[in-house]
Amino acid sequence: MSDMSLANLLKEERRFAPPADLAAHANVTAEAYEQARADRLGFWAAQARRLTWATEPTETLDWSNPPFAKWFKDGTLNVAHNCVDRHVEAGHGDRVAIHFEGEPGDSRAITYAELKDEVSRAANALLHLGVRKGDRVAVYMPMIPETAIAMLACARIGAAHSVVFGGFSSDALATRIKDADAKVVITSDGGYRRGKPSALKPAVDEAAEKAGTVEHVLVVRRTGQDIAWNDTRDIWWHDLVAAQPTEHTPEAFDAEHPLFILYTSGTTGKPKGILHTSGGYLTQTAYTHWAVFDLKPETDVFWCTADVGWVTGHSYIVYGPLANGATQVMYEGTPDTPHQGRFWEIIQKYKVSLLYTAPTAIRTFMKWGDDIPAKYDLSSLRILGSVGEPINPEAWIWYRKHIGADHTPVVDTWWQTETGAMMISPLPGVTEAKPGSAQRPLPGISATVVDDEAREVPDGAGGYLVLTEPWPSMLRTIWGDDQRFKDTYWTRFQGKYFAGDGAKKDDDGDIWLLGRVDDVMLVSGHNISTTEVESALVSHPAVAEAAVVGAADETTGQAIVAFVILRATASADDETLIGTLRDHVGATLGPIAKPKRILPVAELPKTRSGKIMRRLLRDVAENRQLGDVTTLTDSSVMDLIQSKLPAAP
Ligand code: 6R9
Repeated sequence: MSDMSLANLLKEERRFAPPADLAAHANVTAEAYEQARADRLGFWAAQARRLTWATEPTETLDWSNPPFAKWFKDGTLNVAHNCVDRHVEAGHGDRVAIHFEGEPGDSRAITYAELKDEVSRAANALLHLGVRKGDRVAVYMPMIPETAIAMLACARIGAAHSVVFGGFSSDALATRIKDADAKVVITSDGGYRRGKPSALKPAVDEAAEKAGTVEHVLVVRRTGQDIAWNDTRDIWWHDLVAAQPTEHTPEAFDAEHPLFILYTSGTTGKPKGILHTSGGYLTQTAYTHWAVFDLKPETDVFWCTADVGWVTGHSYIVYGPLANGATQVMYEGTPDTPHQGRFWEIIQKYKVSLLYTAPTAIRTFMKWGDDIPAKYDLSSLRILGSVGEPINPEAWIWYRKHIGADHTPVVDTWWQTETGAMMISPLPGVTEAKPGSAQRPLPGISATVVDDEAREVPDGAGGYLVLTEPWPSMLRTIWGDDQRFKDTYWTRFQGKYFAGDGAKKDDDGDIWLLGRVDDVMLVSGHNISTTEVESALVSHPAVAEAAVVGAADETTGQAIVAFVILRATASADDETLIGTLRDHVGATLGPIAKPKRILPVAELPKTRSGKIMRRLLRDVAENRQLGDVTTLTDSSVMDLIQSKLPAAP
């Protein structure tokens, strides 16, 4: 960014202190920041003791060969033992680990004792198929308990899993199988989505053909739909796994043993296989889940609505909650099947106390209307989390008010596939919350905002988010490409991790995320953040969602073009509305941020993990042929948007 004027357009004055009852019994107090500041490595060494080690580590961090970190390198542990067996050994075998809720309404409760048996059986099954320590296994599954069981079974025998989101195509799956050289794929016939069985196995058949590395396909029967069968390669889970003994002795692996590879698509080029290892990853996922959700494993019911195919599902459905012995809900389907109150019905049914979801979902609920959650008893909720995108202050307020009874803290957690676990977030018993800000690096984490020359910006200024010290759950490399790992993250600002996000510090030094730097707009020489203009639009009662892009403009360099989804209560035919919205943005952020064009649309293009794809909207705004749409949830959205567009003025 050539100038740093983007900062502090948005003024957000609302503040929310932690509820007194929560603060009085909170797992983490303000002292944690002090302790970690005084001795960062000592702090993480203490957190590592949450885990059960076969050999206790004596060295916390080896950073002798940056950016290749080794955490707890002389320690050994088994990740699955930490997530399952040790809770049974501690007498919690009867505690429910997973309350599974299928989309058609079937449900299943799995205790820690049952989970231990299932994971052990699945581990024996993988061994039977010839999977060994150090191998890779691809997992292409719907949101069912067997997905978590498969991942833990891999961890138990020291094979790295590579989970590929079930919505990806056979091509995407094939590329990932091939890149990781996976010899076994675990899948299912299909899963339930929007009231219908959707198929998974045909994509695996095609991908296995293309990749050429696959020896076996282990298939869970979920829907019972007809599938093609290859007798020499395919085997049913219920035939193989059910026949295995429940005895399996977990072996201890090095702390730096690979745990999983997870691919991120990014905007260009071949997907990056983000590699995570064992001890540091599990330490930070367990600590952050316990600290940020103030987890009380005996009484809380946690629900993370992400798909296990994303990092949020890896860290906060599988590893963090299970390492902590938590009880959680796992839901298979979509929020509006069979009706738009499904999430709230699930919270009421299981008395969910800790909810973790994404801004895209929250804005959708806002659009559907306040009356829907109002019909359910949500009084069990005590903390609400957000992740995935910047949360607009108005969406934050709505979440707290309509879901959290105007009482529960909202924790906006910033992190990435690459960081493995939460990095910047309020602490619910400590932080005076500011709607829309992730606020402060967690204890033990070092993050700041720098300018083009890698200089830390003063409070009140903006620039790029960087991480200045290694952290336990950091990616270790890009699978098979150390050079790309260095180039992508460690070269832009020497010695610092470049996250790719724009950010600003407010006058208190709190951090506000401003969106991906590729999305920042340059208007008449001013850097303007897409996030801030979107938040200004969403703060108008007529707007539920907004996506803003900079389109090439002869006079101003770029001009702001906004795509808005109106709330059910507003009308796109209201001729004065567009002018009102422009003025509203002008009044909120200043005249420079007034969109040149505002276009009401019915949907916005989103990635499959729910992030707005501004790149495609830029193509539309600049009357260009659309770029790659393969990562879109629904590519017909773009046809719809284009057909509604008036010609550019
Ligand atoms: C966990 C996850 C990472 C990118 C990240 C940023 C955006 C995530 C955010 C947020 C603002 C938050 N992001 N959480 N932006 N506030 N609380 O989403 O991982 O899929 O790898 O995406 O998501 O842009 O760089 P991943």
